[in-house]
Amino acid sequence: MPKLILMDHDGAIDDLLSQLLVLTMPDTELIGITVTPADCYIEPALESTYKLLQLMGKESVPLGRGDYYGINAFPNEWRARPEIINALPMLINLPKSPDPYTYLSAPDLIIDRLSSATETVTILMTGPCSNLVLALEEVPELKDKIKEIVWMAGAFRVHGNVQTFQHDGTAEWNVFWDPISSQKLVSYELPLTLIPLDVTNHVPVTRKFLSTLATQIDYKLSNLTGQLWALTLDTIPSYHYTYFMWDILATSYLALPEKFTTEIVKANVSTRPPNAGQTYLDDNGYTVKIATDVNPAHFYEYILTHFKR
Ligand code: AGV
Ligand code: CA
Repeated sequence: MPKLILMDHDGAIDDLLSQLLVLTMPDTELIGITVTPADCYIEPALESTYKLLQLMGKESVPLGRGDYYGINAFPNEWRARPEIINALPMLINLPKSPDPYTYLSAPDLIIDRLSSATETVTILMTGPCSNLVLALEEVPELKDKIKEIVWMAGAFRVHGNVQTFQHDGTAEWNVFWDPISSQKLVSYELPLTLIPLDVTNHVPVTRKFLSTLATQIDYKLSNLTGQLWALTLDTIPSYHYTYFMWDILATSYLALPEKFTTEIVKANVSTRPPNAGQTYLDDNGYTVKIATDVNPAHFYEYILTHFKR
């Protein structure tokens, strides 16, 4: 039996790269994708999502439209990127995607996919967790259908990546977008594995990686992913603008869990300024698994080999 995966992403470049990674993993069946309007605008992001499905001959995977908007919006320059993606040479001429307003809402799709699954499901989240929390609040017994949740989120023993007003910089963006839902998710004590900045900080998108990827562009996916990654290097490389392999690393955890160092901790999430969205260790908190380290060479090699197709 293939491993069943339900993915929720938020339309950023590494979210779409993660979708490609999941779509090409062996022994894995993607049973649905929901999109959160966080690091994207929803319509172009659903279009990119659908186009990548078409490219891989998987347009039968159902999509769900996130209609819930979190508490702390992402910067608009980041959200606008999927428009560029839809114009890339390998995507621009693909058949038009369906009207996004014909899709089920994201929580409804999550409910549908979990209820009809015959095995337990692994949920991969590469954006905020609001859609999942909305679904579980509506049908709490669906928690039993979840095998594991893998979520790119949080920052425990390192600085966060949120830099804005009324904030002390301790939070990671996916948690900060909706601190209330994040706190709820952690409090459920489901089998939850976080891939936080503590580990993603080890894997920036480097020119060396892109240069190696470029030597294999005769492979369709090396060509397309090379173009997508190139779009992430549009800013001056200071920490706050360095693009990391955030979501790709979380996604590769599905295939390479043994390459990660993990730790079971007690933790909680702040829901108020000045540290709203901070994930912090707390003896009186809730049990979660966090990844703390990975071998970067193994990871980059896995990605380079994987996209030779
Ligand atoms: O905090 C990391 C999350 C990941 O899910 N996102 C980007 C990844 O998709 C937010 C984010 C932090 N810094 C960013 C982000 C940046 N410089 N550009 C775009 N998004
Ligand atoms: Ca993301």
